Amino acid sequence: MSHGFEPAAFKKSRACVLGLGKSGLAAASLLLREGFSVFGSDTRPAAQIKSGPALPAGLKWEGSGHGDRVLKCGFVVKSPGIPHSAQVIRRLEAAGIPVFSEVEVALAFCRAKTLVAITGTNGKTTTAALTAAIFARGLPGARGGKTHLCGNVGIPVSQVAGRARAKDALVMEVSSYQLEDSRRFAPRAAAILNITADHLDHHGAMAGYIEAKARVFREQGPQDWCVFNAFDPLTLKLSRRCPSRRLYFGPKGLNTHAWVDGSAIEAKLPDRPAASFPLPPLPGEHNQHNAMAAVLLGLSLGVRPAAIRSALRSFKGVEHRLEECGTMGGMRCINDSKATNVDSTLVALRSMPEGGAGGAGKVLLILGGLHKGSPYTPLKSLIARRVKCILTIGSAAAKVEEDLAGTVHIFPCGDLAVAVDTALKVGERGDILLLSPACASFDQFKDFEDRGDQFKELIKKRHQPPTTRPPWGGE
Ligand code: UMA
Repeated sequence: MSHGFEPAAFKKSRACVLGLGKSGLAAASLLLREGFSVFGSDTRPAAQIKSGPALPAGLKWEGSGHGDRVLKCGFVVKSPGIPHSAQVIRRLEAAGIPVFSEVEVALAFCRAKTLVAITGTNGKTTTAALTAAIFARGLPGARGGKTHLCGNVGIPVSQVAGRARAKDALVMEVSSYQLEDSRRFAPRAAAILNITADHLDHHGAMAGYIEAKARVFREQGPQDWCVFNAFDPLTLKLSRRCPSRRLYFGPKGLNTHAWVDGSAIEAKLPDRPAASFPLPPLPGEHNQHNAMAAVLLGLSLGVRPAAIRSALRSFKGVEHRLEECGTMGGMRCINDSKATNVDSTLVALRSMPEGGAGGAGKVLLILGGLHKGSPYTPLKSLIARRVKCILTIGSAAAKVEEDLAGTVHIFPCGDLAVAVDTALKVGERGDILLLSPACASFDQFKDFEDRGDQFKELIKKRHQPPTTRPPWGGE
């Protein structure tokens, strides 16, 4: 029988934080503040760690690999990116040292009573941001309560958990990585947006990935809520195992609790009046799904419909997710760096226009980065309809080129700067340059935010404002 993290049970023991990235550093700071002695361990060379973000005072640590000192700790906090199959985890398990997720450890110190968790293969960041906007406008029964957006969105739960008050709400984006070692994770309301193949390199197989996702509801009680996507067969099937109150968004009339009717979302929870909501000003059907999930999460915990409507109307989307980032050579440029898997790129392509006559008005698609194990062939039919050419970057380029050969012209570019310059040469006024790489970023960038920021910077440098005078200076 596995147990969740209980600080009191480990008070006298030394904590080991595995991985000194964003979550590891935040977890180390939290544990040090709570009076634990903490040892950090990372595979990066010490010099690289020192040149990164400041390490918390009082932290003892090692770089260049996980040595025997990790075995001298009472418990371990694992950074989400470290796979369960890593040798260090096997050694810890063999030594009988408990390993906890960063999220579970953080929540053990959190007083906030309202925990909302959003997971799924795609759309979690947008849905979490929208849900947080909804709760920020109308956290029920909590005068002066604050809403904290955190988790996989890039703000570790450890960073906010310690300072959240009982009347606050935590709206968390949780990844399968964060869930896989969370034993007692029990949000008051959760959502699973969709499940398609992703992170198979990390979880080993689809079954492991689905099991990790199921942990978002596994420990919930009968008074809690979980929202599911009835359009998605895998999510629907998984929902049958859910012990809490189930809510579905999907097609109208199939016992769903939210559906789209024309330009509105209609919602009806059991024993509550029906209510109508505007769709948020975001492109694509996937964003309608994200909005329905956020509406149901808000309604389930009693946010007033008027507050939900106001949040939907003013929601602007999130950075790096189908983000309009200016023009270059008459082309619209879109930063979708958050698309780190094939499915996410499919969603992006579906929201693009079909393309005008003569090939103009089509998408120039930047693909590639670090390969994550899934084939790129599912992109073929949308590429044939909406894409003018592909520009490949990163270490996955050869695989992308092999899988998509015979669709449209492929320009092997190597890196982002060459891809943007190539687009400037071959693109036409009215085309769309879309960075939606379907790959992780770690081969050439710090993370997907860094990749998106660099893309935006390249566009900014190459952007020429429309000339108001002829180039020869006349009137
Ligand atoms: N490391 C080791 N040993 C190993 C492997 C890695 O020490 O065997 C070290 C690395 O050298 C590095 C650190 O671990 O220093 C990185 O840890 P991490 O990969 O867990 O990354 P963090 O910086 O802690 O960021 C994590 C999430 N990253 C991953 O899950 C890969 C971030 O999600 C999240 O925003 C952040 O915590 C705060 O919660 C990013 C992500 O790509 C956005 N998530 C995946 C996705 O969305 O698809 C799941």
